Amino acid sequence: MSEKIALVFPRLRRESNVWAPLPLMALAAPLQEAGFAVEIVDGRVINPHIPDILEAARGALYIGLSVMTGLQIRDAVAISRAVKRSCPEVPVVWGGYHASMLPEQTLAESYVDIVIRGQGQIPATELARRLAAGTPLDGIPGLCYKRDGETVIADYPALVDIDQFPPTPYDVIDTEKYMVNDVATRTMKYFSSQGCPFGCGFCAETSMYGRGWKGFSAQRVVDDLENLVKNYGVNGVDFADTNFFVSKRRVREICEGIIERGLDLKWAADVRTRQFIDFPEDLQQLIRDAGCQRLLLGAESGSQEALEHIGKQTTVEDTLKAARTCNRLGIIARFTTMFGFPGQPQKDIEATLKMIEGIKAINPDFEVHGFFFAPYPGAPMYDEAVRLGFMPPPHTEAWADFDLTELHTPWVDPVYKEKVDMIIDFYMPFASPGPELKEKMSAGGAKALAYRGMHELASWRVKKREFRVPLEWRLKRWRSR
Ligand code: B12
Ligand code: SF4
Repeated sequence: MSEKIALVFPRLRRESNVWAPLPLMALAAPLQEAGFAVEIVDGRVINPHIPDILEAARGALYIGLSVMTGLQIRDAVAISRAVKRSCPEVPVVWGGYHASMLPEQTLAESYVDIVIRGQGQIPATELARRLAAGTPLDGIPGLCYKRDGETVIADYPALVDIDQFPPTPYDVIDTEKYMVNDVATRTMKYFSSQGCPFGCGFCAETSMYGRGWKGFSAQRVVDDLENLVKNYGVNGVDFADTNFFVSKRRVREICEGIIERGLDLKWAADVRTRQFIDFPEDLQQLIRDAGCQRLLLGAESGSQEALEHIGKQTTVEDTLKAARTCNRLGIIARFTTMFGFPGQPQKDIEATLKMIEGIKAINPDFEVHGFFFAPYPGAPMYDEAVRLGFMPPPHTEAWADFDLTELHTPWVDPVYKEKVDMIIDFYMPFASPGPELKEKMSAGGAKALAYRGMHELASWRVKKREFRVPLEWRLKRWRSR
């Protein structure tokens, strides 16, 4: 029997609409090719999950956990401790963004033996080979570990061409558990590239992949999509790439391939505003014709000063132009914004509100989501945040409470946060309702009447910038508590 590797995706916050554990599937491809058996246990889709994880760990060469900064850490710690108690002989390996950024702090914990930084396919496979052969672990790219009481920290491995790996195996998971009703009724997550050549100040991508970018060939992407459609009944794909659109030629070939093969597929992806508006019109149209339903665009801020500060290399006008382009093409645009960058956060609220009004005037169905700047380890602005008084959590588990919906930066006070939550997440969506709210408003009955009343009130408040005595907001908060 071939030797086994157990790979685990720890739980997140909500376990509805669970996306396929792509990081682990990416690792499974070269591991299987090298002759190892791979068992993936996804803590999000089984309950209780620890017994299954321990069962998978027993007899494994190692157990690998994929860990993002934030709540996932809480479960990752619980799993790792349980493995250490039940199978102390099995090395516990952490990979993914969190451990990659903070290998020393992660390895200081007794429940983690090894950290693999950055792109994991090659080091994870080499680690399996060495453990199987019983040879020393030194020199594996990106592999950090404990040796004779010392911690050995390796640099990030160079980002390698991902076309060299076998196709991402979808048969290592129960795909039915990961069909999400999103852009289509059976939407599956899929990645076609890794890395991003940009270096936005709040984003850890720069450290992880050193501003490199590697993508599958267009031919391979279309083959993969065809496999998902024909063999798994997929009718929607959400691209997990941080930057799907880096190569114009590849995008064109993928879109042409989808059309030529007659794949009945709707899809969504992330794009930079400037990138998209700079595409020639025929390419923009081709993207739409090939099934693109929705684009996620990082607008980040309506303040040009803030955009400069975070090194976004775009303008507010780019955002509005991207909204107009999506509207012309019939693509739903979903924008993300961030508040509380160092500088003048108070002024940024008004500027971003104005930008959102501009977006909503183009198409009220376009969504705008608001987050708060959180200095993620590895992000270019992390050091600036520390200089300005941000106190990084002192140990691994403390990072579990770190995310984009809460305040972590001392230069922003809770009153500011409340104001943003109130305006951007409550009044603004009521003032410019999206399709879901519109449906609620047009249904009969007392509830619909209340929604319509809220819409009128919110429209007035936003137009007049009159947010004093926000009784409706307080009522909503009281009810949600
Ligand atoms: C899909 C996704 C999600 C999904 C969950 C993931 C899933 N598969 O179900 C959802 C929507 C739930 C999610 C949530 C969040 N996400 Co998210 N997400 C992504 C996204 C878009 C794709 C992940 C993916 O599948 N990539 C494809 C795979 C192949 O690449 P990979 O994940 O990098 O994996 C490689 C390496 O990391 C490494 N590796 C990974 N795991 C392991 C494990 C082992 C053992 C080893 C050896 C190696 C290894 O090897 C892999 C192959 O090369 C990424 C961006 C991106 N493109 O990666 C952001 C990203 C991972 N998310 C991010 C963030 C910030 C969040 C949120 C905090 C956002 C929020 N609004 O709150 C939450 C956090 C949730 C939490 N911690 O509780 C950041 C991570 C930053 C960080 N320091 O952790 C990213 C990088 C986006 C970004 N550029 O800022 N996310
Ligand atoms: S925010 Fe997006 S464009 Fe900017 S560096 Fe991160 S992945 Fe790249």
